[in-house]
Amino acid sequence: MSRRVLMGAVAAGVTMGAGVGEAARAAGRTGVPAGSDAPAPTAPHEDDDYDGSALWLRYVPISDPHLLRRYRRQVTTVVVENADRNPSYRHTPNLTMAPGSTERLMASTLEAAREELVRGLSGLLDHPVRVHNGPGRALPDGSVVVGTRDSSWAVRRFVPAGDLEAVGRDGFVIRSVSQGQRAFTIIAGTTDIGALYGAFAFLRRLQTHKPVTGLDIADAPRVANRHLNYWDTERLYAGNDASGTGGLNGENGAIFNFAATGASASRNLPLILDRYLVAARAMASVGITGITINNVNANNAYLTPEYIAQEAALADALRPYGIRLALSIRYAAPMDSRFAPDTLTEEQMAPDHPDFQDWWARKARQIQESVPDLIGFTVKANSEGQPGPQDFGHDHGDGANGMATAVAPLGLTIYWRTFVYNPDVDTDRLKRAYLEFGHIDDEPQPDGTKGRFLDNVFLQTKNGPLDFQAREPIHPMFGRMENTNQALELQITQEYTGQNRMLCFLAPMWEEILKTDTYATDAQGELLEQRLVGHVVDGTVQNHADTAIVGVANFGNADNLTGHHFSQANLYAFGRQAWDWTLESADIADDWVRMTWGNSPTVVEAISAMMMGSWEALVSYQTPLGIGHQFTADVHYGPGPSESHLPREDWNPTYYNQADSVGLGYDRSPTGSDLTAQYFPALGALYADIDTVPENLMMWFHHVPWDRPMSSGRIFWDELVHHYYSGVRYVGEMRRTWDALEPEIDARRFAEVRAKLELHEVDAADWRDTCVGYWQEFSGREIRETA
Ligand code: GCW
Repeated sequence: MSRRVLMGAVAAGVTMGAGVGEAARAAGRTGVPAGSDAPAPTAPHEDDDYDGSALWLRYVPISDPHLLRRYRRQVTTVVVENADRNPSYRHTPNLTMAPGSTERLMASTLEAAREELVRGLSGLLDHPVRVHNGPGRALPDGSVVVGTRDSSWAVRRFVPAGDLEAVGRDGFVIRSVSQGQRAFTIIAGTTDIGALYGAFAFLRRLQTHKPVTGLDIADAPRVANRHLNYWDTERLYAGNDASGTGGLNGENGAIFNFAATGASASRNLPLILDRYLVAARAMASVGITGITINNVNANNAYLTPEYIAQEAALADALRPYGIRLALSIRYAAPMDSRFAPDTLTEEQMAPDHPDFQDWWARKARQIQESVPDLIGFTVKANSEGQPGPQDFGHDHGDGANGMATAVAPLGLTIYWRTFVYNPDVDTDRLKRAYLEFGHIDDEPQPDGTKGRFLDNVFLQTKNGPLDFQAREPIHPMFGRMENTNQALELQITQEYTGQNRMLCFLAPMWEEILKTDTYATDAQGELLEQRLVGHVVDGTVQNHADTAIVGVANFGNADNLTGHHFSQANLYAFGRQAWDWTLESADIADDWVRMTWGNSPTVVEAISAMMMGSWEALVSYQTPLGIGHQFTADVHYGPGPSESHLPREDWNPTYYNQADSVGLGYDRSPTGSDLTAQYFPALGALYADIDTVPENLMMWFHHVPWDRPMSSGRIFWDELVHHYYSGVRYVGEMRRTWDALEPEIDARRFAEVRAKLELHEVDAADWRDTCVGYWQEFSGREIRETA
């Protein structure tokens, strides 16, 4: 694959068409009329009814006959000794799969590793692989050994302890070894989980047609806690819905059934459904370590014995894959009468009150009795109607610490969200979180240290200061909370990025965020050497005790589990970037395409190129050049730039666009709200000056005059219009590229993506026309660009 094509698609920005056009021409090399609206006639594929339900773990036979022969010689036997030695804890007696399931519950992590290799290799090599549980010292030629130094003599023999220490708890080593005429592969972890991750990494090599000999790989995650948050009742774009994503058994909504009714009533937990295990395998394949299973707008039902029993069953099923559960809690749960007589009065709700802390310690213990490896609690407090410590006269520091003190002896962690925006704090919504949290981080403590938040607290902060918009500047808190553990929260589910209708690959956005320079300084004001957002998140800059990255996930019960087939890529990419934020999104796209759509160069090149420019295109036709939130209320899908009727001023698009006859955008420079002062000085200065702010963030910080000259040579108005038009054109090119791929793609998935791209193009044009039409009322200028 040519990197040049991909980078062309990204770097071109407003002239994105180039990348996809080239890919379409690549498709044309196979005789497909690229760029033609009329799909070529196609031969049927064996798997024309495939629904996408295996995600990227489909393991179809290697299509290249030479490679298949080579792999079959090199990989013959899966060897996992002592797979039953560390059985995974199971709380639920008779944990069972739903009738008719095809997945199987695993008893241990090494069993999961073995079964994945057997499934994967048998599928990829298109014949059954041999399995040995303990072949003694005579490893057959082509053995793939998986284990730890505890479980496996071969690991002990070939992987020194020091090599495993170097990759830590979750890392792994993959090593090719020869002995006389025989050659084999050793996949080793310090822990069983590390070994499982290594098994997935090895499978990925075959899935992406990479060599499986001559290997000497050592890989370890940069961030310790790699979590999903799952908003079980909101922003679900992957359940059954009117746009026809399909769905399992007539169910509706969330991936995990806790209180499902109707057709799903008989399929509630503790029954385990296939999709939970597919999700678990997919999460483990990219190294996800935990999932907060319920919405941050939390329902206290999750703290009741009935739900705890269900949580225990889910935890049992996921545990062999290294996935632990956390719960979102409602801060005022102790006042809920459903827990009577164990409830607290307002006075007892003070976060430092022993009764408050006892209540949470008791509740946590009760859950831990059934879910011993519970991670802890995620808390949305004093935000969007959720209660919090401020309701009881205390600040976020007191609230978070009150809970953290209660659960610290149980080894639990509090993920305290910073998504707060009390209008009394400042007129600019984007400034409010830092104003509420920053001073707590700076506060001198009696023991001479700084910062009030306890060590078992993470402040969980969205990437930008507003709310998961398609492009935001980084949140000013990254790097500025030197004394507090910080978790970065990204949104995988595409609330503001096209939901399950638009093809938008988010890895380039996350890469941009993670690689943004914070310009962090040390106590003397000297620029630190390593100071990208990724360095803050992985703890290298400020020596935080613990590190975490969180993605609000997009699982649902559509047949393909994410609604849009291409939304699977976002889940995949999040996991890979959470493991190693230095990866390049183009490489992640390449891997995912190969694992999901096949290794044909035409397919890989064309789809990767589509994906790599898709986010920039969406930004262009939705919110170009840093214009903030312009969505219709609540739905967060279509355009509503003129909306100004919402009860909160800062929910209205007009609050963000500030459109007038002078120009467009919100002045957050020192002459405006001065958000720029919240950043480290060098970054603040860059943003504060309209001549140095990156153009793609310009309207986040400046009210830009319609006739301002831009770097392209166009005036701002023309540049703006150009973005809207080129963004929509890119979607058209994606649709044509996809059409040209018809001969290469199985029928059902082809048709489903095609249908989505048609909608996508119409909806993108709606964004363009609505916004450009509205801005024109203020600019009074001509629209010179045509579709
Ligand atoms: O983006 C907004 C969403 C809410 C969400 C909130 C949050 C779960 O519209 O649905 O609440 O963010 O992050 O708390």
